[in-house]
Amino acid sequence: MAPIDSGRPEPDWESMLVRRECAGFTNHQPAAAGHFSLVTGIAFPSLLLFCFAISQSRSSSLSRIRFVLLSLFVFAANTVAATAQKQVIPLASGWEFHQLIPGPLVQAASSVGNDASQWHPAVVPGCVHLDLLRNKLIPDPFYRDNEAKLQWIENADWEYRTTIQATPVLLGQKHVDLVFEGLDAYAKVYLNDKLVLTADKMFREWRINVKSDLKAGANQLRVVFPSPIKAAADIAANDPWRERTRVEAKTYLRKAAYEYGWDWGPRFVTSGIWRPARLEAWNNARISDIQVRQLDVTSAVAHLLAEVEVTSSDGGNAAVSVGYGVAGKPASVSRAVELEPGVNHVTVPIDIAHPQLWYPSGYGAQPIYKFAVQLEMGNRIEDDATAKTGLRSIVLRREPDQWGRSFEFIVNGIPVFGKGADVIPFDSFPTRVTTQQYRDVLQSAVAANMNMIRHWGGGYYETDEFYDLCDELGIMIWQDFMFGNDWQPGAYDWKLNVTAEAEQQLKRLRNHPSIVIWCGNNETEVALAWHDRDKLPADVRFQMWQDYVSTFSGILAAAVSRYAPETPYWPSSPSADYETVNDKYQSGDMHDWTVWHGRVPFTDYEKHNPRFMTEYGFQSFPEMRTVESFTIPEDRLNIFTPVMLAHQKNTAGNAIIRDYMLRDYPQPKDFASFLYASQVLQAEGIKIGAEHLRRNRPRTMGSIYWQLNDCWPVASWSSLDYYGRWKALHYYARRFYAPILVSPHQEEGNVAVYIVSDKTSPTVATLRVRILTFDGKMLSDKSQPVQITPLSSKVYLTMPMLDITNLPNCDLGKIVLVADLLVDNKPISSNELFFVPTKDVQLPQATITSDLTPAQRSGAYTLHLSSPVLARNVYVSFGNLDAKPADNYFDLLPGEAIDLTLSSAASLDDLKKSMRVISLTDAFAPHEATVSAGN
Ligand code: BMA
Repeated sequence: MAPIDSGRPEPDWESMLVRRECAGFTNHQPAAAGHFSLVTGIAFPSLLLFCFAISQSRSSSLSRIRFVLLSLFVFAANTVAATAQKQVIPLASGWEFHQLIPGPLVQAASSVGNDASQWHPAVVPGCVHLDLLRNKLIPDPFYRDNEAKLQWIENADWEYRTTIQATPVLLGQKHVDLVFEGLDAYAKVYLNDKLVLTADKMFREWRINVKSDLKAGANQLRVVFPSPIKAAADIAANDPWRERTRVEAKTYLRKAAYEYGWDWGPRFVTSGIWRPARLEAWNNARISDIQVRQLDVTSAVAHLLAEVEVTSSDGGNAAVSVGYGVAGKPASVSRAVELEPGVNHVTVPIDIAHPQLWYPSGYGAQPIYKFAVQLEMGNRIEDDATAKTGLRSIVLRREPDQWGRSFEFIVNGIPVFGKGADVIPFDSFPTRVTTQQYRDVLQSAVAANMNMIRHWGGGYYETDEFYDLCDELGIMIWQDFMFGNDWQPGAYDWKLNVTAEAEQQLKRLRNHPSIVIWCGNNETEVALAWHDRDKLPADVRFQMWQDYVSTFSGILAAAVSRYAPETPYWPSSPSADYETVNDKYQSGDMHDWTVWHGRVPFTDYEKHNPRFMTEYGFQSFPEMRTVESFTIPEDRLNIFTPVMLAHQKNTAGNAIIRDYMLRDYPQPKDFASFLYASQVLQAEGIKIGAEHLRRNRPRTMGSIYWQLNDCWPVASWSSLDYYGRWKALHYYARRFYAPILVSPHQEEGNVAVYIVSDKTSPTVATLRVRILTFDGKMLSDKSQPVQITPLSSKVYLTMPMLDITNLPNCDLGKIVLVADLLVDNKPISSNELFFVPTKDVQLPQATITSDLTPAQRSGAYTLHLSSPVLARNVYVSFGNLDAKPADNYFDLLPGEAIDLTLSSAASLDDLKKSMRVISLTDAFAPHEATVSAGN
C-alpha cells in the first residue's frame, strides 16, 4: 500500500477533518465541494499516488499494479457527487419522564408539592435524580443531609418517552438503527409499544435496527428503567454459585460502583439515558470504526496502520480514502476494496517520515494527527468519519534488577517518572459535568506538574472530551477497567457482558495517546482476602480464583491484546501480576494505606520502597467557602455535627484527621481553623511520601497519590475540592512534583540534599543551603554550583548533623534549613527541612504585613507580604469572592518579602474587605489573626 508524506498543499485541510454534524430530521447536507478533498477535488493528485506507488521499494510488482489501478480509480472518482448517504438524527429533545408505578414511595416526592408520577420534562442525556431536581420534585441532593432523604429513588421504577417523526427520506434508507451510547443500566426500550431492546449494563452502546418498527409520521419511543436494586437482585438470583461465593448482588448489573456510595461519595443509585441517543440511517455501508495502530514509532519514522472497519449490508465495490496530517502537513492515501456483507476490515498502511511525536507534559509537545476517512460506493459517498491520535511509543518496562523487577513507563525511549493523582468521577451525576469542569481539573493537574493520572475503576469510562483533553495536555492515563474493589461474579452471561464491554470501550478509546496502560480493576485481586472470604470452603475459593483469573488475566488481557495491542495491560491495581504477593516492594504497583487506614505516622512512607505507587493518601476538609455551600451555621459548630459527618464517608474519618492532627499540632482553636489546619496536615504528610518516592528513583518510578478530585463537597483525600478549588496539597504538589526538585533529607546522622531531575538534559544550577533561626538570624549559608544529571535522583551536598548542632546559638526546635536551587539567580525549586518532629517545632507568633494594590493589567492585583519571623503555611483567602493568588499555603521567611499576583473581577475595596491572611500559628493561638490588610 501507499505510504505518503508528500507535504502536498491542502488549502482547507482542517475543515476537511471536521466531522459533519446533522441535527434534526433533515438529511445530511451534501458536503461542500472540496469538503473531503481526497476525492472531490483536483487537490488529490492521482499522479502523486502513481509516482509514489512506483517508488515503493517494499511493494511487490503486483501491489504496484494494484496501486496504479487504485490511483486511476481514485482519479475517476474525482467526479462523483460528494453526498454522504448516512443520516444521523440526535434523540435529544421532547423527552419526558415520570415514576412508573405510583405507590407509597411517591409520597416522598409529593412532600415538595409535586407528584413524580405525572409526566415532567426530562433532559437526555441525563438521569432521574437530575430530572427530579430540575422539576423541583426533590431538594438539592448535596445540601446538608438531603442524601438520606433521597434513597427512595433507587427503589422506584422510572419511565422516559419521546416522539420520533419519521420522514419519507428516513424511511427510504435501507437501515435505520436506534443507537443508545449508554443506558444506566437495566432498561427496556419500546418503540410504538413493541419491546425492541432489553439493556442490562451501563458501559456499552446499544444498536438495533428498527427500520421495520417505524411508521411514517409520529412514533413513540419509551424507555423503562425498573429499580436497579431489584434488577440486580433478579440477575444475581440466576447464578447458582452465588449462595456459596456471596458475591454482592449489585455487581451482577454492570453499573458504576460509586453510585452505591464510597468512602468519599454519597449513595445515589440512579437510572437514565446517560449518554446521547440517536437514529442512524444508512444504505449500503457505514464506517463503524477507525483504529490508528502505531506499529513502530521513532523520531525517524512512524509506521502506522489505519484500520477502517466498514459494516456493509450487501457488499460491493468501494473506495476507502484516508487523509491525515498534523497542522500544516496533510497527506492522503486511498484504496479500492470489495466489501463482503457484514463487517469488513480495510487496512491502510501509512508511514510518516520524521513524525512530530507526542510527549507527556514536561517532556515535549502534544501534536495531534488527524485522520479523515471516506467510504465511497458507486457514485456516492456512503459515509465519512474522523479519528485522531498522537504518535508515541509506549513500553511498560519490567526488567529484573537488584530490587526485584522494574515497573516504569518508557515513552519515546524516555523513562518517565509518573507524577500525579488518582481521578474519580467528577460528579455523582456525570451528565452535568461541563467542559469547563474537565478543563479546570485537568489543567490544575498539569499546573501542579503532574504528567499522569490513574483513572480509577469504581466509576465509569469517561467521555471522549475528557480523553481529548488529556491528549491535548500531555496527561498520561493509567486506565482501569471499571471494576472497583467488590469481588466480581463468574457467571457465564456476566463474562459475555464483560467481553462486549471491553471490546466497545477499547475500540472507542484506543486511539488516545494519553492512555498508556489498561488495568483490569481496582483492588479486586486483593479483595479475595477481604470480608472473611478466607473462611469460605477451599473449593469455593478455588472456583472464585479461577473466575477471577479468567476475567482479569483472560478476557480483559485478550481484549487489550486484540483491540489495543500496542498498549500494555496490567491485571489489577495493586498487583504484582501473580509473581509475588502483591503490595510488596519487589514487583508491580502498590497501594500504601499504612498511613490513614493503618494509622501509622507519615514518616513511615519512607520505610516503603514500591516500584510504582498507585495510591497513598490522607484526608482533609475543603475550604470554608465550599463547606458553606452545603451547611447552615449550626452545622459548622465543629467537625462532628450531623451534617459534617454526613459529608464524611469514611467511617471514623473525622476522628482519624483529629487524631493525626493532635500528634503534630495543638487542637485548632475553632471550626474555620480546623478546616485550614487539616489541609496543612494533609499537605505536609503527602509531601513526605511524594518526596521519598521521587528521591527513590529509579527504584520507584511513579507517585500517584489518592486522589485528585471530588464528586461532591466532602471531607476526602482530594487535592482539588468539588468546585475545583485548590487545597493546600495541590499547592504543595506543584512544589514536590516540580521538574527539578531539591529535597533535603535527614539520614544517617547527616542532612543529605538531594536533587531529583525529570529533565532529559543536564541542568547547570546553583545550590544554596541556609540555616536560619525563626527570627531571621543566618547561622550558615553555603552555595555551590551543581551540574544536575538528567533523569536521576542524587545527593549533591551532605552536611553532618554534628556540624549543625555545633553552630553557635543552635536550638534545633527554632531553626530551619532552607535549600534553594537557582538557575540564572532565580529559584526553580526551594524546600525546607526542620530538625525536630512537627510537634516540637517552636514557631513564634507571626505578624504578617500585607498590602494589596492594583497591577497594571485590569483585574490584576499585587499582594505584598512580609513577616519579621518565619510564618508557616501562609493562607490568603477572600471569602466568597473569586480571587486566587498565584501561590498559597507557602512559608514566608523572616524578613523576606514576597509579591504575589492575583486576578479577580472584584474591586480593590471588596477584595480588601474580605481578604484574610493567616499563618499556622493563627490556627492555634488564642488571639485572632494579626493581619494588616494594607490601606
Ligand atoms: C483505595 C481506593 C478507593 C478508596 C481509597 C480510600 O483503596 O481504591 O477504593 O476510596 O482507597 O480508602
